[in-house]
Formats: sequence, structure tokens, C-alpha cells
Amino acid sequence: MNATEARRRAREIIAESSALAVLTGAGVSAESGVPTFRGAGGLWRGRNAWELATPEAFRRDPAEVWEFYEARLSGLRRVAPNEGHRALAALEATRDRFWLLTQNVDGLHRDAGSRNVFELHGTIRVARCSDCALETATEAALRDWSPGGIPRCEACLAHLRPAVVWFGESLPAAALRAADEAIRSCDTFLVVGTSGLVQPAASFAFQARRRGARVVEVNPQETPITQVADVSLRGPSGAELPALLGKEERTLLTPRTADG
Ligand code: BV8
Ligand code: ZN
Repeated sequence: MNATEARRRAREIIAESSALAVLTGAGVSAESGVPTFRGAGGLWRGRNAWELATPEAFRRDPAEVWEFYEARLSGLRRVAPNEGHRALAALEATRDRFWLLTQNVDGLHRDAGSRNVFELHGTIRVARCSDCALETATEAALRDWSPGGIPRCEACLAHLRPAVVWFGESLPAAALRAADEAIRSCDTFLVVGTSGLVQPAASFAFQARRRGARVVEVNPQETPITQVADVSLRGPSGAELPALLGKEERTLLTPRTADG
């Protein structure tokens, strides 16, 4: 199947879908300037980002882990959703049954107008007390932070940590429930911008396929998920996703805001 046929087939599958589940990874935010883990984002000060995204790293050196997340948060202050994020918001607007499951902690899907969003791996925009679990906005927690410092809980003064899911930690129950419902109920499972290496998210497309859903993949590279995809679009999601939209959805594409 050549690229044109693949796009036509993918558009057909999406147009016929009345219950659409979407799984996204770092690739959907790449065109907004957010480094992926496969790309530049995989290394921070020569350290493997995945090493720093662990409870062990936080126990060992919480200040270093905060420098890592503060650097990512400050990067996010300068980015905005791209056409890919906006196209997914438009796809949701024309369907009653739609689930957006994201591995991204950047919050850009909601900024783009998506609503039924489930952050499987948490969000970098919230900080949580490692003792009493009180949550606060990370920007507020970092207001009087400086490198080497560790923001503290205003209620019990224990260390705050980013409200993200670290390796070895289980996913939020609500997000897992939503993923389970989406996999069981969807007729189409759209996978965008993920290398499909991190569990349990990496097995969702396989589960959906086993339940008879059609799988569409958008990724410039082949991934383990390609083997269960009915069609794979080998291009950037910022271009491929808008091309998947039908006439009505295109009219719903939220206009690009002044800053992006
Ligand atoms: C858990 C938040 C219960 C923090 C993240 C052995 C075997 C199997 C599993 C395990 C195992 N040992 C341990 C596990 C479990 C582990 C796991 O899967 N490890 C892997 C590495 C083997 N999983 C866990 O620990 C999970 N919890 O399982 O709990 C449990 C507990 C203990 C033991 C067993 C079970 C928790 C995992 C969550 C970790 N937190 N993030 C933070 O962000 O700092 S993971 C993080 O990395 C992201 O959230 C994401 O999930 C992952 C990165 O993957 P992608 O998003 O796909 O990004 P990547 O850069 O890799 O790829 C980008 C893709 O985009 C590429 O394919 C590229 O081609 C494409 N692309 C590029 N540009 C574009 C594009 N696509 C479209 N358009 C473009 N323009
Ligand atoms: Zn506390």
C-alpha cells in the first residue's frame, strides 16, 4: 500500500468509526518543540531521562530530579499545541464516544481543546506531597525554588514531587479504568507518536485489536505496534492527522491562537 492509498484507507476507517480511542506519545508534541525520549529528550546532562524518572532517583537525589523536571517545565512555557493536537480535538468534537489516552505529561492536548483526556503517566503541571499527597500547581511550588532546592509541602513541609508516574509505579486508577473502557468499547484505535516500548500503554493497541477494533498508526518510524495496525501513516502527526479529518471536522479545527 503506498502512502496515498494508506491515507485514503486511514481516512475511510476514521470516517466510519463511531467509537474512537486514541493513544498518544511524545511524537505528537515533537512539532511543538517538545523533545521526545527517543530524540534529544532522552538525555539530560548526559543522564538517561528514564533513569531520573524513578522513585529511586528521587530518594537518592531529589534536588537533581527537580532540576530535571524544572528544565522540562521551563521548556514547556515556550511551546503551544500543534496541528496534530488540534486535529485530535476536532475528531473528538464530532463523536459521542471518544477517549484520548496520553503518555505525555505536557498537558498540550487539553490546551488544544481536547476534553476526554486521560493522562496515563500523570502531569508535570502538578506537584504532590510525597507524604500527605496534597497537590499544588508546579509553577506555584517552584515560585521560590532555585537549583539545588527541593520544594516543600505547605501543609506538612515534606518534599513535593512531580505528579507524574515514575517507572515501577502503577498508573492512576482512573486512567487505567478509562483505558480499559476505551479498549473494550472502541471500534477504532488510533496510535500516534509512540515508540510502543513502555508498559502497560504499549500493549493497548494489541488488546484493542484482539477485541476486533481496527488499528491506525501515525509514526514516521516503524514500531512494535505496526504489526497489529490495519494501516500505518509514515509521516509527522502535524501533517497526517489534519489529513484524516472529514469536511465537518476540518471546520471545527480550532483556529491557531496568536501565540501559536
Ligand atoms: C508499571 C512519566 C506496575 C515520567 C513515563 C519488563 C518488561 C515489561 C515491562 C516492564 C519491565 N520492567 C518494568 C516494566 C514496567 C515499566 C516498563 O514498561 N519499562 C519498559 C522500559 C520496559 N513500566 C512501568 O514501570 C509502568 N508502571 O508497570 O507499574 C509495575 C510496576 C513494577 C514492575 C512491573 C509492573 C510506569 C511507566 C511510566 C513511566 N513514566 N513518563 C516522565 O515523563 O518523566 S514513561 C515516558 O517514556 C513517557 O510517558 C512514555 O511512556 C515513554 C516514552 O515513550 P514515547 O512517548 O513513545 O516517546 P519516544 O520518544 O520513545 O518515541 C517517540 C515516537 O514518536 C517515536 O516512535 C518517533 O518515531 C515518533 N515521532 C517522532 N516525531 C514524530 C513522531 N510521531 C509522529 N509525529 C512526529 N512529528
Ligand atoms: Zn504534605
